[in-house]
Amino acid sequence: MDFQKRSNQALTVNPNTVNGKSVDIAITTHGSDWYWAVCAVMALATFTFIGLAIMKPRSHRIFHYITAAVTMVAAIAYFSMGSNLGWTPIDVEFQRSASIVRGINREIFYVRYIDWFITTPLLLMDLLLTAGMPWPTILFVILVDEVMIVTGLVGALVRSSYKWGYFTFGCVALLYILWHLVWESRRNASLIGADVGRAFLICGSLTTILWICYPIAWGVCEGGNVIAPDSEAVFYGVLDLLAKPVFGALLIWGHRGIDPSRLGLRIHDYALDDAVRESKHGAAPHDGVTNGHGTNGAAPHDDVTNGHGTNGAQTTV
Ligand code: RET
Repeated sequence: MDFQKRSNQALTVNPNTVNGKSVDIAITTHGSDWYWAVCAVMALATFTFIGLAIMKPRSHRIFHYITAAVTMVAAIAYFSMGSNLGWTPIDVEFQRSASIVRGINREIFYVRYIDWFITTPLLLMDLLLTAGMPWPTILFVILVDEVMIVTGLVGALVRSSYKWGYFTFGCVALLYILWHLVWESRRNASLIGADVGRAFLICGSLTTILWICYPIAWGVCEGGNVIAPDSEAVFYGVLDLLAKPVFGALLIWGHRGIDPSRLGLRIHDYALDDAVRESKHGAAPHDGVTNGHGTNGAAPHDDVTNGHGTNGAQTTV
């Protein structure tokens, strides 16, 4: 087979012109190759997380599914960027003389923000559900997170210095989220138990360190036009690999001995419900003590509740 045909053709098929406007500062084939490599890792991680999920009972898969959804969306975003798609040319605020960042406009990958808009709330759900936070708190932290991502996107699309206004809003939102992670949620997680506290501490600390790096990347890429789009690909790519597949693997590992019911998650699987199965087969001898699936064995329960739910020691959502 012709070697030339097998090389990366993305920039030839999808060139640096959109809607009749071309871009000066854009990725090269190296950047595209890197995006493809990250896409492959995200896809592999997705299949791995789904594979690990199906080895668990359905009522114990929530963190596998959330994490697999994160890497699945990321794989598609990286497919777009590897294909040199999902971007628009934006005039730079700072015109630089270095050849790799010289020009009037820069390739801004808006698809990155679509990815983050979907995946960062899922990552926060992973963490805040682990910490057993009440659902109104989770909802509000996610809302603040959406503000952070949207202000980052709008700032990246603005050509004037006003982009830094949006950036500032985003940073304030990030501070609120991080305060939650390092203080409120961490404290809640350790109240549930040492194992939950440890799982949260590892994943929450990793998230805190990584998330602080994103605005730095934004500052030198979309904001300040300091580093080239290929370097931008590596900067965001390494962060995303750590924040999604590595984070996900640690989180799923941390949850290996934790029953979701201990986190206040009431997850019921009717297929495993003794009362349902027995009534389907005619006889219904039901002693009121069974149906304890989903519990850690310590939950007080009566004849009607099926026992999944609390162990008396944690908050419920
Ligand atoms: C922006 C710019 C505006 C200010 C701030 C930002 C932070 C972004 C973060 C993104 C996290 C993304 C993750 C992706 C997962 O793969 C939007 C860059 C503060 C924290 C974790």
